[in-house]
Amino acid sequence: MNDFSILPLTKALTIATSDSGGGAGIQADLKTFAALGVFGLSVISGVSAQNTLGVTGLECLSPEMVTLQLRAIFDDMGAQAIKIGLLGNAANTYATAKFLAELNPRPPIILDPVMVSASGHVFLDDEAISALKALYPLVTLLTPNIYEAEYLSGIKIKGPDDMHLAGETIMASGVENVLVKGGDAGGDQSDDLLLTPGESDWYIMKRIETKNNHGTGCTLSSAIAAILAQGKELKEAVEQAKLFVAGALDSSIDLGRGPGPLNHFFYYYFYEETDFSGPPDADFRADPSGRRQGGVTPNQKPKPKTKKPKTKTPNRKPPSGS
Ligand code: PXL
Repeated sequence: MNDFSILPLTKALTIATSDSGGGAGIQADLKTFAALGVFGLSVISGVSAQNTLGVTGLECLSPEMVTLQLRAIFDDMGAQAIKIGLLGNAANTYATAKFLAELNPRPPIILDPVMVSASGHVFLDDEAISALKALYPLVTLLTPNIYEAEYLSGIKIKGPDDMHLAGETIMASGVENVLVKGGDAGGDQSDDLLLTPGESDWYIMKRIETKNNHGTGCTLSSAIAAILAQGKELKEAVEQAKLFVAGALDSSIDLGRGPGPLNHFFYYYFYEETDFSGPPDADFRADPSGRRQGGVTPNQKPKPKTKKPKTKTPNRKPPSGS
């Protein structure tokens, strides 16, 4: 019998909402943690009734129950990183912020400011959106998509320059680092911009063509949390997380009649060798031969449809084989 008790166990926590369809929310986060070799803990803020066609209901647990779950985890096990997803209402957001503000030591926190589902369901009212600001000073990284970045910054995003400006505006309201995700910008690219104090890095990636993209944002933010939990630096965590999402999208699953989920365990299915080729230090492209579409080239300027962005391009090496 293997004695796992001798291994140092890396734990990551998701604070989010259940997706009955299994593609997003808590379910996507826990699958991502498991796929990346991290033990997943979960604080459930609410429960959604949904399938691949849409969301038919959302009910939040009480803020007291959210706090009790947090306390249960940190009184005993702790976690090396925390991902926050859909908290559902202002009361649960303030309860989470209050608990995390008092947490010492506080691990890295990734906040995915989920507001609207891909199917168009509005999850948060204005009060809940403005409550997100209570989390800002506690957050290591905020991961808005284009629409969330527009909403949080008040800036209309029409190209890479606007992504930069919106990210800087959000940082100015007290967030340490911001990853503005360009996946919803259209075109054949899915380029993300990471803003860290005084620096900006573009992560250039070809869009993976699939209708099955439900839970992409949840998966990216929890992958970043899982990789940070394993002690990696933020820039490397973003790069590896994008590779992981690319592989999971590239082998995503036809399930139900609408957009299906990602395949978080793609490397179990697509590596021909019997040797396990997954985490923790794997190259997560589904097929290293390049037959598949995945792969991320960090830190090069995107080709803007409009004007060129004014960003610094540090010369970090792209992953081998891309
Ligand atoms: O992908 C954002 C998201 C987060 N959390 C839950 C969701 C969704 C999208 O549908 O259902 C529970």
